[in-house]
Amino acid sequence: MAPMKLYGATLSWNVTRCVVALEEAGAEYEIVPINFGTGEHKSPEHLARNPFGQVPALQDGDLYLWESRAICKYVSRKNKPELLKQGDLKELTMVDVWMEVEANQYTSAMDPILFECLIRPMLGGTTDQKAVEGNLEKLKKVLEVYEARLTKCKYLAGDFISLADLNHVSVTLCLFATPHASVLDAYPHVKAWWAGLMARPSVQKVAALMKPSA
Ligand code: GS8
Repeated sequence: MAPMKLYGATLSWNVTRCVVALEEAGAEYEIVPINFGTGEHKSPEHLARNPFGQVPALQDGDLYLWESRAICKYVSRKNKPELLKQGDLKELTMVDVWMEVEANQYTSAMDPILFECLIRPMLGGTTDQKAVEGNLEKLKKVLEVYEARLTKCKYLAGDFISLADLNHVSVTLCLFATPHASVLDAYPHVKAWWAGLMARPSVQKVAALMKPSA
């Protein structure tokens, strides 16, 4: 079967979230860059892949998917279902809980920080420091909950790695490209969890991909 195609630039943490899942699942895939500069994401070809005109989009045969977390789940279900713990109601529900936490707590605080520090200057604008400070405070409150959780178990959903952990990777890698990575220093269990994730070959590969020189 032809490799899956992931559409979007690896500058986007929504795209690299999917790359982590593809790598971790050992899936065959290729990345097809989409040029925002020329408005390719709003072209009829791309709207057929993602009707919202956004990246990422995934093509697997005649199946087209969008929404990064749905793509990550699809890839895991297809190639490495143990990342979702589908066989155990309690475990799979904890995976669901922490996937929601990633999207609605962690990344919702992280998104404006990354946008202001990494994307706004690329667009010729100036970082809104007030927005960054406000969201760093939000993030610290979220990290307190993570610290307490990771004091009790090795990974977020339990003592097993899951997609819930892996979905955090792309934004956390981006945090290290901002001046604010030291926000993690006050949370030793979070730092140990992150070090464990960083040691994974899938994460190393994505980290290398995200370096502009790669
Ligand atoms: C968000 C996709 C998104 O915002 C997901 O896939 O998780 N909830 C979706 N994509 C941005 C790129 S930044 O990562 C995008 O395509 N923006 C262009 C636009 O909205 O026109």
